Amino acid sequence: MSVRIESEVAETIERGGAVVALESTIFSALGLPAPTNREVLDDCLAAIRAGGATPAVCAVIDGVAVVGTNDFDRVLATTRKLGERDLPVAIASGATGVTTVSATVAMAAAAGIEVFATGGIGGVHRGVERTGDISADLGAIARHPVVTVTAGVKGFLDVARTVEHLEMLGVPVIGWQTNEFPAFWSRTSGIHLDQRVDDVATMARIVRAARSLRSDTGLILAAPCPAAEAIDAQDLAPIIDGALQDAERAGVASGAVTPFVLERIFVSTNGRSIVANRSLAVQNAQIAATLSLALTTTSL
Ligand code: PSU
Ligand code: MN
Repeated sequence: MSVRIESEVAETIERGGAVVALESTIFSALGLPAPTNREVLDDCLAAIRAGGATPAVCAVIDGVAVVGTNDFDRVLATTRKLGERDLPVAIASGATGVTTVSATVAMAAAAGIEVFATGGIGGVHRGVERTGDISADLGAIARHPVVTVTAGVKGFLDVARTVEHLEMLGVPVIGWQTNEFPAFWSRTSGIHLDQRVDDVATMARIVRAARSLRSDTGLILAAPCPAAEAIDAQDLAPIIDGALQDAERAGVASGAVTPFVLERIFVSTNGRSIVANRSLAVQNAQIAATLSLALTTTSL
């Protein structure tokens, strides 16, 4: 894939410095309500710089796949969501859109960026046996040599099946200071992880070990939402179940389900869901920056 790497990112890559890719969907109105979306973007950019790395926001602008765009007003005004498979058509038709996890890991890999920070990844949806709905994020993470730093998947997905699917795809899933796969707003999901790291130096060695196998498979570093802003899984479970039932009763289907459920969770938690979302996104940016910096001096 041919991507345009903007100057600061290109210069950082050239001198072997640390770079962290960011997706753009979470910072658009699809991911967070305004004006929080812009504030969270600014906080993530600042966290990456404070950690000694250069941020690289990915998006497609007028048919160009841009790694490291500074045109945030333009990007945040867009609500065309582009997964990896949407990139060829978007580029060929001169479209503008925000990139999901799947498109972002593809673009980061094309640019030679090894670390990517996001909030939550897509996963296997509840009811997959009826709908077949599995996010393209999982396959893309498996096919591109990028570490995705994430707070896991939202609890209205099927967390257990998501982790099983990642195992099937051969993706190492490593808990950041935890032995449990996190569920986005909640630190716990009940799903055990065999592998954990407690510092970035260890994670950097694991990444180098993965590359020494000549494998292009990505890795997941799963970091729970900071405790101060996290919401207890037990408190959230009935809210999620109620919201999913309401969606079904209201006839809300497919792509409309997630925004509907998110709005219900926002209301039912008195806005705490957004506070947690912001906190975990910034934390992931911080961890990604320090990991990317560690990678600049790590060999096996
Ligand atoms: N999960 C979140 N917030 C998000 C997304 C996922 O908690 O904003 C976005 C990301 O961009 C992710 C995409 O890559 O949704 C997955 O969409 P789908 O399930 O349609 O593959
Ligand atoms: Mn889907």
